[in-house]
Amino acid sequence: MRRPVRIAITGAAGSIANNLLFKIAAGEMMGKDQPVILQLIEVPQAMEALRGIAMELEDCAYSLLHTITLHDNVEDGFKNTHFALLIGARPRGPGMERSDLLEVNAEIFTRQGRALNNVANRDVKVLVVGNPANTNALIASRNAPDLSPSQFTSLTRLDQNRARGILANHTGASPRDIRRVVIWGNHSPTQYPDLHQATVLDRAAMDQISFDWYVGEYIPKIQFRGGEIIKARGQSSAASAAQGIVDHMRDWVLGTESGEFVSMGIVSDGSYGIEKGIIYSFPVRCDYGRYQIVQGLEINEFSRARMSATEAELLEEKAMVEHLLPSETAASHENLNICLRSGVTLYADGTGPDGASKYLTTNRIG
Ligand code: NAX
Repeated sequence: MRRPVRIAITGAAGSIANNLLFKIAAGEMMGKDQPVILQLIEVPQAMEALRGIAMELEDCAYSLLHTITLHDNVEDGFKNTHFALLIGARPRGPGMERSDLLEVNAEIFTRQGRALNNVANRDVKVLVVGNPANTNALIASRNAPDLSPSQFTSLTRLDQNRARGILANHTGASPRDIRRVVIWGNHSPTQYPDLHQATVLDRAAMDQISFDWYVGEYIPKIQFRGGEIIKARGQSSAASAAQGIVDHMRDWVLGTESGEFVSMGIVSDGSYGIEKGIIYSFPVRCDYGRYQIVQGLEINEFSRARMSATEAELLEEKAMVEHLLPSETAASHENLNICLRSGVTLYADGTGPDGASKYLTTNRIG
């Protein structure tokens, strides 16, 4: 057996976590040979509920579940953690403006970024789920000066999975036969589900659907799916969000399938002309625990307009919280060099398969 890895989870008594924790303990996220230590974090008033969940986890007698610890603060909960899943966030209350929501969450994610900076494992991999996820991830990352911005990501895998599932349903194919669907931008209704490089059974997806359906039905369906689920079941997506988290982390750690790419919110390095320094969802490939943006995709006018609209929203969100972003981390976020462009497999001795490609020591800045 391998040595156990530590996974810290905030909002651990909430709906998403209730679906997620059991999958992680069963080995679906980190692999069937990887024991885990769960460091579960909640607000003080939810600790009793959390204790109940911990008892249920114990009662499943998972062989991969090494230890469970419960915490009512992130400074303890993030200690030495290898992975941090930031799910807990303040939901939008009645009469709350988007800027109010950004501001209250900014406080939470500022504290979490600082705690990760101070107590987490130096190679911690962070996934932010709590909304507004992209901007919350940016706030956490900007408050962690000793970590690399490349260690912070936000979830758009649920959107990607939705995009695959709904396309599968429409074309009659299995989701397994659908590849290279991309989500660009923000996890919000401005996101752009792009099928221009997607394939269904190895043939271009755009040749198998009508453009009118794509624009008039498909894109809005993905963009507004979250709201539609709330309307139908009175609660937001929980099981599908948990699946998206499992898929995001598994691919980041264990690698994407060959020939496939997946979407992750990451700090923009300027690829595809997207402004640097915001957390934007890009198509990436993962290998050896790192990700690289897939380069060279053709972007037509239609796509460009949508990519820019979601970029504009993220810039607006950033402007609303700018006063909370420490200036000392501005430069590291605007001069990011994480995204290896070559797409070659890289080895730890600094070479690629041909022995020549340079290994960029970019998981850490400066
Ligand atoms: P719940 O309200 O069921 O659970 C959230 C939990 O977080 C609660 O138990 C609460 O006590 C806890 N919490 C709040 N602040 C905390 C803090 N500072 N530290 C630790 N725990 C804290 O919400 P749930 O349905 O689980 O959703 C969680 C978040 O995910 C929400 O912000 C939601 O909007 C967001 N989502 C993001 C998605 C994405 O794709 N990025 C999709 C699903 C989901 O809507």
